[in-house]
Amino acid sequence: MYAQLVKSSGKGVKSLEEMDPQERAFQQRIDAGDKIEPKDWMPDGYRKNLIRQIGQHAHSEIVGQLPEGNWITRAPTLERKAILLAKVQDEAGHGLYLYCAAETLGVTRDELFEMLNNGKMKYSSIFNYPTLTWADMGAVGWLVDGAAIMNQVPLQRTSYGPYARAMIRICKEESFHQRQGFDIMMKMANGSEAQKKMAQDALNRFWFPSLMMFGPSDKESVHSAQSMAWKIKMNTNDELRQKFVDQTAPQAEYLGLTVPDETLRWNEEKGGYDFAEPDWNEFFDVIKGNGPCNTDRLNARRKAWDEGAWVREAMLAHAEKKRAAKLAAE
Ligand code: FAQ
Repeated sequence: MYAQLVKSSGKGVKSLEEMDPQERAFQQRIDAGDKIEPKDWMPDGYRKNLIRQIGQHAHSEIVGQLPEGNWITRAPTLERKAILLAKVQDEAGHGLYLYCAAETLGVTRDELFEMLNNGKMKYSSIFNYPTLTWADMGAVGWLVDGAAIMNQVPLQRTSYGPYARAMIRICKEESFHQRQGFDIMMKMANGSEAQKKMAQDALNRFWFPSLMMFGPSDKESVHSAQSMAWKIKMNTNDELRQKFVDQTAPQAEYLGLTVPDETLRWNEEKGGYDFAEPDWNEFFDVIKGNGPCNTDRLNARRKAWDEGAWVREAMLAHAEKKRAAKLAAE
């Protein structure tokens, strides 16, 4: 795969012969399946790319709490409320594991938050869409967490040790998230006519944005070739999108719902579904900041940051006091 990418990428992936000895030794460790740990030597580009991907992933988990948090007070039963609360709390935990993994690369959490708040770093496009009905909680769990798992299971084998280990913990919880979403969809799809309509409407709105989660097509992807050579990514965007459609289309059929894509068809020859591409203009517009909820999401994060200032100051003052007391006792 590495040799193939070097040949076909044209996007600056060096061959082993072109690398200096230190880079070559590093690449050979990666090719051999070694894990890279924080104190190991690594190329600047590897460090930078990891900070970008892990940081954006962490931000996605944190911003991703907002669309579901919107429904905690309106969950239809106590049980559903408890489940949704637990799920949203899990996402906060995922963000924290990932920020810790990013910090091992030499960036501080404050710097990461600053880059989220000033728009220099991205978070997943999907969280810029609104959650309009309870059925959207089903669609988010089923499709959004389903897409997240498809992407994250291979990342458990990623080359950077702290990232791979964070992904193992995260994937355990994401499976429960996907199941709870599918369970909501089952109830709605088998409920009253009005409930079934809500479930179909949620699928209609979330289908294409979920396909966009995997990133632009391989032809447009900027980072894939180098990230795959470094095993920061284990699959291309299009490979994962195809796997997601192959897994999800039969689930929609089982629910008695219709995927909003008239071209969706099983292709015996390729052993997978043919399907329509999302509207890539919409995708690029959303990641530029022009999605339906970008402004609300960023305002919510900035407000939380400002309102949490006194907590951060108190924690730092407490840590400083403890440090001074320890020094005085020595
Ligand atoms: N949204 O060159 P590529 C979750 C950007 S799961 C926004 O192909 P790459 C769980 C990309 O950053 C969701 N931006 O990029 C949950 C780059 O721009 P840059 C998060 C996107 O990195 C569920 C440009 O486009 N999962 O949150 C998106 O090789 C429910 C060119 O693209 C992860 O982050 C997008 N969808 O591939 C939480 C997984 N796609 O940075 C709550 C780890 C692309 O140069 C509730 N990340 N861009 O300015 C990855 O696997 C990769 O980063 C990809 C993108 C596959 C997302």
